[in-house]
Amino acid sequence: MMGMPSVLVLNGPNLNLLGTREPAVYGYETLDDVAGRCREAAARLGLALDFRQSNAEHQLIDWLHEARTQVDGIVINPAALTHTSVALADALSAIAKPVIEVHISNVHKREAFRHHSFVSPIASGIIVGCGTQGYVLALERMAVLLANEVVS
Ligand code: CA2
Repeated sequence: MMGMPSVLVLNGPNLNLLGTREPAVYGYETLDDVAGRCREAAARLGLALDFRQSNAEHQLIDWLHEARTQVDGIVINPAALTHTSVALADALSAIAKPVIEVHISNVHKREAFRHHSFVSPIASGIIVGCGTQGYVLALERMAVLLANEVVS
């Protein structure tokens, strides 16, 4: 694609509650704060950013279908759908663009049901347990992948 590479940052169910509960696990930042951090990072890295959240699996899937032709890379925190959704994983598999999976918490230190991800086998990279900084790290990695035209 011409111009600045574009990245879609997608957030799954309940991440709109960030900063309102469970600060010991997820920190004090709101999702708006995270969007702001991502906007700053994207500007610094020369990426065009689209930051979205939905509580609806079908909405996330529809956005991923649009992303097949509209964006160059995807950063996704699928939230609980990470551990449950074959449909979301199938939608991600249909995109021939780099995907980076982000989790704010260290899912491997938590309940066993959070240890499995349907998304990880599809991801170019995974950032786990780095707090909301994980989104910035993912964008930094995405900038490198897109500069080198790495697909997966
Ligand atoms: O650590 C992550 O980023 C998770 O993707 C967050 C999900 C969880 O289901 C995954 O296992 C790990 C939960 C997102 C909901 O976040 C909330 C934040 C504050 C208050 C309530 C929920």
